[in-house]
Amino acid sequence: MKEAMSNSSDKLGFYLRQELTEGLKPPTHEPLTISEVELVERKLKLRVPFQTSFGRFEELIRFFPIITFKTPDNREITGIGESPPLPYPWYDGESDSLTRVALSEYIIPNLKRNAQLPITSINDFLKISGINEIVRNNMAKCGIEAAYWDALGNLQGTPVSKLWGGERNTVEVGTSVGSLNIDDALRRVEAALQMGVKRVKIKIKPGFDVVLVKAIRERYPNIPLQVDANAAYDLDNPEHIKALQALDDYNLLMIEQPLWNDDRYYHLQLSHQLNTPICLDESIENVRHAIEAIEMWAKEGILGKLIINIKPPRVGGFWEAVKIAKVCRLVGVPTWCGGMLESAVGKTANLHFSTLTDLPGDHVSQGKPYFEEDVAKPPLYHDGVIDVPQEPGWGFKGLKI
Ligand code: OSB
Ligand code: MG
Repeated sequence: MKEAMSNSSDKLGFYLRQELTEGLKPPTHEPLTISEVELVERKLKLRVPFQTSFGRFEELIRFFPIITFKTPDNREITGIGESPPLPYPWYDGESDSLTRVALSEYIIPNLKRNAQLPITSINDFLKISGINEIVRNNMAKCGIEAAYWDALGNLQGTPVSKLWGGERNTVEVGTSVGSLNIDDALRRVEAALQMGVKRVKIKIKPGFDVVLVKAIRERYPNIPLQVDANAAYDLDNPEHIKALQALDDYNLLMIEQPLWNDDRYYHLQLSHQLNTPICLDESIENVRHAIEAIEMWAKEGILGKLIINIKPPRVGGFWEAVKIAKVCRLVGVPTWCGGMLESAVGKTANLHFSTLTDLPGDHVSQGKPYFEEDVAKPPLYHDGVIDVPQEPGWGFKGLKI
């Protein structure tokens, strides 16, 4: 590792790609075929509306692919996943109707057409689902792939986190406060702290950044606090840059995705002007993007100011997320698992993935469950941590779909 770091950063990228091909083998298993694929769709109502710099959400459609596999001795094993798009293509270009089309018109028909082909690892599954050929549509892909991991855990009697080498049985809890109103944000922060969360993230936008952070810091000088701009700032607007620099005075853990959703290069430029680390969210869609960012930040000697938010649905699945966690771990770039306002199914799956990350993720809503009626029991937390289920598969409780 040290050797790779002291070489030029082009070699760093080569080294990381090599570690992925040589050092990360997916679990292999007896050959499975597909006997059934079902797609369940539910509209869920948020208990409290979620407000970001790009929009406000009250209701979300969540898609649940359910896949039944057959073993050579004719046992049937079922798994479930979740695709959690936002209603409009504002965050990643996906929306609930686009996700529905990707699932029901492309990916699921591929699975049905290739149902008899033997699957002995995630690589076979990704091939027969056609996911490798479909560009983007990452929320759709993730839900399908998640059903495979749940089924594999069920088949082997293993929690999914252990299939990936996750060693922890608990993860530290963070919350994302989606409010652009000072009093409301303060109330939500208070509710979250009363529930013992280990870090708070708040949404900001130009004109609603320093005032909000100042108000929170005056009341809570020491809580672990970070901000998320969802691409609302413009590098060429001096007022925007001044505001981001002013945030350096508030001891923030990181500033998440201040600039354009598809940008890494200008975030690097901005990073030179800020002391607070930059966290990339929207602009990391796959492991190649993560390696590129690592190379760029390393080349300029500021790798210590890079953090990556890994959302399995944003990167098109859990296996891609595992790869990103691995390359970040190799170079010491901190990671955490972001959320997409998933139901209890997706939130539980994220807990398994979080065992491979470093910092508290977006695991819970403020004080109460996210949805008025969820499709399963939301993960429970105590003393700032959530227990990762140790039952086979995702191991969530009380599925009602
Ligand atoms: O940018 O992290 C984000 C929710 C929807 C879309 C984008 C984001 C978010 C969140 C909420 O911040 C995360 C959660 O609590 O699930
Ligand atoms: Mg974000």
